[in-house]
Amino acid sequence: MKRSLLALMLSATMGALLMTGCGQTAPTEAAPATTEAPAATEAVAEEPAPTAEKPENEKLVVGFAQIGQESGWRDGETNDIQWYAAQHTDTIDLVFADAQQKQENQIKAIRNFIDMGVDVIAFPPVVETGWEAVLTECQEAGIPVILVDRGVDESCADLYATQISSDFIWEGAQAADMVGELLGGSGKVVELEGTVGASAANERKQGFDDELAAKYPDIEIVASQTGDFTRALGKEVMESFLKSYDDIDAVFAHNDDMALGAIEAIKEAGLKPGVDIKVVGCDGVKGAFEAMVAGEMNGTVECNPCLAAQVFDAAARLKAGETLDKWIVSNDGVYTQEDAEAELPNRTY
Ligand code: GYE
Repeated sequence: MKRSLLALMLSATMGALLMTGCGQTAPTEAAPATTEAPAATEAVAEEPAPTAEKPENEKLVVGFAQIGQESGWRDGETNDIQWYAAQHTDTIDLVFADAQQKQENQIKAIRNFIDMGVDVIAFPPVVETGWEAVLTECQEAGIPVILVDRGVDESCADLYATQISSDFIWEGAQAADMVGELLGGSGKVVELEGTVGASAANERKQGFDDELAAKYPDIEIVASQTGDFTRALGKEVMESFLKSYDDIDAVFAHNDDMALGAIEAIKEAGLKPGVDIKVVGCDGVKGAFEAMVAGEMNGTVECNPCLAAQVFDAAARLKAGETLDKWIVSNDGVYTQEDAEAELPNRTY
């Protein structure tokens, strides 16, 4: 039982050989295909949470408890983490779990990693709150934790080693400046928020709302509601906004997937996205660049998901006992329709 679980979890690394990471090309030699289901789901779905043994080697063993598959951005990050580990199997063992959007599954996966005695645990906290107990368990077990791409609330500040992520407040403010310019300083805006309680949603909202209020007093946010970072919900919420308000000038979506959903809703309502209603998103996924080239989206604030090299480097340093900066901030760009065509071929996620 124990061994089969471990085998199943490690098989995720094998599967990753078939995909590519950010900016990298696929290995030329085809890797042996695996027919096993991804570790993730099965590893966290079992009840009670099973334990497994730490592989007996000197490799860097990292447990990664992924949130799920809500967006193109998230898939890009997963591919990058798995691809990188697959390229470094001589030095890295990745134990990957997919929590299917549930905090309780992330917590279960983290407890499994503690039982296995992994060297380092990395995860993007789906929401900011509710991590004290499990992070304290990590600390008591002497396993350093890397927060990847999202943060936790202040009460847990001493319970993790470092956070590798973008500056969401900056991203929100950049989006506000784009909307402000697109609208010439006045108009009505709707906002599609990310997952309720996620730092990426809370802080993008804070950055966007504060910047608009400070610099564009004649722009009004008439409605703001969660679309859970998914394209389907982004579309659904935009449909209801369009029914409630007939004078929307722009939509800011906390990620590009929701922006792409909103574009569909705007078209179905007989309006021209990018023209009648300006559309600004966050992430910088390929689909957003295609929409910008098509004139249906006006801008996106990049959020880099290509964090694998930094995550594994940080993990190696932590294993070696080093202390790292508490926040390792990504360098992100801002893109508009003007840059879209030239930049599209460079997008890797
Ligand atoms: O923007 C969104 C994803 O946490 C930064 O999560 C990440 C966000 C990203 O689902 O698309």
